[in-house]
Amino acid sequence: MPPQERIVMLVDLDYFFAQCEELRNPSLKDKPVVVGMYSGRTETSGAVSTSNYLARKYGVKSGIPLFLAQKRLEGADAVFLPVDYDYYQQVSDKIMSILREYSDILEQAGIDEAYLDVTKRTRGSYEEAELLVLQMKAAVKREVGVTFSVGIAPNKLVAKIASDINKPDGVTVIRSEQVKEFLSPLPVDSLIGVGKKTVVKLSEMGVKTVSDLARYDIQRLVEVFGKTLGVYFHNAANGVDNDPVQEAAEPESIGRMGTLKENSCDIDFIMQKIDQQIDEIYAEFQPKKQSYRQVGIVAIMTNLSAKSRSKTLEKSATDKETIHKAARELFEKYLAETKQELRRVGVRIAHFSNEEREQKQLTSFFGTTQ
Ligand code: DCP
Ligand code: CA
Ligand code: CA
Repeated sequence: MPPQERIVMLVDLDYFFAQCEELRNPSLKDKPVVVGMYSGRTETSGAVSTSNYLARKYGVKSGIPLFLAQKRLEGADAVFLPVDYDYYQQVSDKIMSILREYSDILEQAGIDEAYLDVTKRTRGSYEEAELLVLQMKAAVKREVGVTFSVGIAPNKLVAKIASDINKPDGVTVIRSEQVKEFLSPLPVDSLIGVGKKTVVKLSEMGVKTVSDLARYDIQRLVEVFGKTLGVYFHNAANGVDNDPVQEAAEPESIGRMGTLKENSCDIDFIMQKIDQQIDEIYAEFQPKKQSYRQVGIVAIMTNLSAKSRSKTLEKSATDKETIHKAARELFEKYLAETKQELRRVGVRIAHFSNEEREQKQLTSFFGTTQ
């Protein structure tokens, strides 16, 4: 018996970081908005994280240098803002929890995208799936105020490519009988895992489009790229992808709490306690061979009210010093705001990922040909 046809969606939030900035400051909406990752070397060194669609009309897009973006937007009344991950993460979390209510299974695939398996609740009907998307869009618009684009297809591979077709605020449906026709004319690098080097190699073999690749002798692909990759390319080009949508494991964190020897608002005294806790946290964390992305603190006042603060790092980290620095920064800011003595304090790290391991897996899968 053939496996049941699935209905899989990829939801991708539109111009995400820039849309978040418009959300908290609606007056930005009719201006070009650029969100930049400022490296700090000079005032304009760094790269564009993303930009709104107005700025994209001037040729400003993710990855280009900030000075170039400035040049292209000269005289256009553009607004440049630094990335604020914590805020984008909060917006993202809220949206993901809404989307989860509309799916059988949700697999988050980044800060601004998620795969949804909706086979059961739509009883395998694409019409139902489209209606579901309208409901999702309305709910997210109403409760958060953000738009997104969706690809609906029989698998993740096709849903992801489809989500890029109608942007912003679009929906693209590719039913299984349309998959071949949809993929055929696309360039081979539309397929996940086909990087620059592969494109060159395939081009030398006379393979430019997905349909060229789909028709290419699989034995020959295996000879050139090895078994795993050769078979993967063949299947992908034919729109075959059986990768299930899987809920990620519960996000973990490692933390410690403790009482100060005496109530205090002295940062150095507080950090003595925190550094002991960081030593313990790090001893527990290090053997996992993972990286962390978030550092949080907890402060309990003398009246026993508790407050927590957290910081999402620009890049995942694996070292102890980064925990110390982030925790110190959070406490300094907190103490400056509240000017109250603390009784108990705590620190934690979270948002773990197996970066090293994942990278290795990807390298062994795609790496030699990229
Ligand atoms: N991002 C980044 N640097 C990049 C690419 C992306 O910092 N080179 C960040 C900013 C984006 C977010 O990731 O807002 C999501 O990336 P997408 O590729 O989904 O792009 P956008 O959401 O910005 O735009 P689109 O509307 O095309 O999806
Ligand atoms: Ca996006
Ligand atoms: Ca995305």
